[in-house]
Amino acid sequence: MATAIAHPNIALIKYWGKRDRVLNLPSTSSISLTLDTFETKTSVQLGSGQDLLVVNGRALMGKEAERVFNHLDLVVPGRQKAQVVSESNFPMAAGLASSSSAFAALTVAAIAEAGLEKTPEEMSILARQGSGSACRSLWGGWVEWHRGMEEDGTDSHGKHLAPRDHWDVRMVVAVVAGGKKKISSREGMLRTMQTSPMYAAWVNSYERDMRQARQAILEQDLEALGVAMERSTLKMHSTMMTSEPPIRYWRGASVALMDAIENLRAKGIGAWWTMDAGPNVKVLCEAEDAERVAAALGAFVQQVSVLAPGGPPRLV
Ligand code: 2P0
Repeated sequence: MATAIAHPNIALIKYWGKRDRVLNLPSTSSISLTLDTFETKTSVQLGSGQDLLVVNGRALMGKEAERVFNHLDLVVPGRQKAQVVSESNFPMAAGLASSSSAFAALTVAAIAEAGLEKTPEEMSILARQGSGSACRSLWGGWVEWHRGMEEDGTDSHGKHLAPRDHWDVRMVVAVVAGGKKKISSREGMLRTMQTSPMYAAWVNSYERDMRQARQAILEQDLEALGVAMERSTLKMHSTMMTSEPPIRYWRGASVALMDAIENLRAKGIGAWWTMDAGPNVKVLCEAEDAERVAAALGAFVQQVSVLAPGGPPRLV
């Protein structure tokens, strides 16, 4: 049996929409920060009597199991039946990037259990096919996922931009709701691609966001990064909200949190927000400001976590 721990990553420049749904190739490039503390721990044991998936203590069947075992078929061709046991210490399917750590941990554990030798880039390409965002969780710290140009996806994988100790920032996560979202990212992306008149503008405008974010990370310019991150977030949610039928993950509390962050900025505290496919708000700031940011968010929600940059997956 092999066990791997992987951390989720939060996109600063977002991935939303695919140029190939089978290979999970994105229409746009993205940049993320891998987080510490939040983690998924997954064990894979090959050679069991039948495929069995246990997530957070519950045996899962149906679509979720199918997706996991299809992924194992891809990572370990011709594999034996497998037992997969996975636990995450943060809410799943709530826009907290749980599929990124889940498919990264599954990929790394399966490769180890099968005794295969793979580079991080090769593992990233495999993880991508399980869940797009997982290809960025193969590294700690700051990671870029280039959309790639090849039809077979061999150039669409994560790439290390800067190590976790490059810059002492924090991601302050305010949980508005931890339950399972109504519309999965996968379904939401598809609907957006098919129906939003804003989708073409999203695809045509990401390169500037990438350039600005990449440079801001390398120069540790929080304002430039924050501005690019909020712009990417707003554009992505604009494509969702203008889909038919519309997809709106925002709740009243989400907007109240954005207001609170803008109020902090007016007082001279550098803090910028982002949201993913869920109502939760994540705020990027310098480590020294994190407690003040957390206190401001704590006035609106019960659960606030302060997370530092995290490391790459590891075998345990
Ligand atoms: C991201 N999200 O860049 C974006 C921002 C959500 C909003 O990646 O279909 O679970 O498995 O490739 O990776 C969530 O989508 O979707 C996501 P699939 P995934 O983090």
